[in-house]
Amino acid sequence: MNYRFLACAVLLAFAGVFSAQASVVITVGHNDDDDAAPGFSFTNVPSPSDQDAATQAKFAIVDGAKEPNGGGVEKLNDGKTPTEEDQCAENFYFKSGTPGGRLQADLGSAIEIKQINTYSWHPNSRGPQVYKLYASDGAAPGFNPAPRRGTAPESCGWTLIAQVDTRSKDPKEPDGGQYGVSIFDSTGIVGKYRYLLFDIGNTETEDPWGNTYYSEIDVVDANAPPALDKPVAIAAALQTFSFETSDGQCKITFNATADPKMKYWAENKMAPVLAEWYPKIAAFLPSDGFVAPTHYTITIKPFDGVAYTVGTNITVGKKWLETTSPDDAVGCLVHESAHVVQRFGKNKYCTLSPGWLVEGSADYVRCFFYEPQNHGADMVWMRKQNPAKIRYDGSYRYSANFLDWVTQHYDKDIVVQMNTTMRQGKYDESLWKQYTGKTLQELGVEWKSDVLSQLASGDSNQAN
Ligand SMILES: [Ca+2]
Ligand SMILES: [Ca+2]
Ligand SMILES: [Zn+2]
Repeated sequence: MNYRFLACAVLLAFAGVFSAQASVVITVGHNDDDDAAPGFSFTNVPSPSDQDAATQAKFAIVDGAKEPNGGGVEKLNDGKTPTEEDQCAENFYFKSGTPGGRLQADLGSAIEIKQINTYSWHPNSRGPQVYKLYASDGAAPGFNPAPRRGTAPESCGWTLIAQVDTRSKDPKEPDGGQYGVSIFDSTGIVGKYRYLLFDIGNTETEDPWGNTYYSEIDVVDANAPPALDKPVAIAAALQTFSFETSDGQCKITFNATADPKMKYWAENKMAPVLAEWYPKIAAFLPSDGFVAPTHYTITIKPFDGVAYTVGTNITVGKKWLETTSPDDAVGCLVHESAHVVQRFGKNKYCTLSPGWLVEGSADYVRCFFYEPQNHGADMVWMRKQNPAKIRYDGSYRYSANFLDWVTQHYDKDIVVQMNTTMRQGKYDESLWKQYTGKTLQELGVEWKSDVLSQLASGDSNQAN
């Protein structure tokens, strides 16, 4: 975010506000061309949703013609948004050279509407939004569900909710970019309605290209629970909050965003789990004189990967977090928190602890200690893997499975002992023989043949 974006957003937030009733509030989010990115993240307006009440609605053209190069009305509630600024087929827009038209959305039944959010994206005059929004429960006598232009909706059972115009009033501020308009009411409920009618105008008539590229229209049901079973959406602005572990021994600082879904996930799903489990992981992996870190951070960043930990700083990939499930995201942070507790340095030969064992131990903590019920690395999981990839040093879940097997068959403390030696910089492969009576290679061969025979026999009870 830069100052230009801020200034622009503030300007539009005021310039774009009109209201039919004193209590209706219209918030305009705008990312100018340079700041617009896939995902439609705004500091002041929620990102588009694929689970809002409009998902099941029927959109129809009441008046006007659709642009043949554009997408159909189904683009308005498919939960998807364009990934580029000029993706005509991913937007709905009225035909070039026409003065817009009217769209009707039928929600199927009257619901208490908390918010109506409309999204658009185009590099110039097809970016901003100009429309009037009407709503109806369909119950008024003489209700006309599809009034064409020329018929005042107010005359046939409709109520004017809002009048939106996000065009810049400052000629120095260009109109292009990404817009999110959020219409809500100071009482919390816009009203109980079944039908919405958008009377959509064009943004200019100097050339034929004044019809806005609408990417999505969301309707938020006031009675719907917060979305939890879907990917976590993240807004652009960073917001920090800290919480303490249940034993009061560690502070965890989360650097994330103001996005409401993200905030809900962080506060209600992630924080309670880490508050409970960080002390458990620290107690699970003790060593003489060791005190687990008393502060660590989790930061969301835009990089192509899942997560990594350096010292007491965990970094999580924004894109991955947006596409994984909330529970998987928490499990991943349990794995990364295990790295915070590991505190592995270099050993006496000045080499790092073996990567497969570092990752295997962290996944052991996650899959066998934190969430064994999810079968993340046991035989249930193994059954879904390619047998050719089964190696004790295959890292992550393969190595976690190997560690569990050694725990069951040879040394119930192997994970803790190996953790201690790595933490103290004393890891040496000969330790496997010392602790188990078998070399690492021998254990690896025996484990693999046991796994393969269990796969062949269809027995999934290794972990029991
Ligand atoms: Ca939607
Ligand atoms: Ca869409
Ligand atoms: Zn890891």
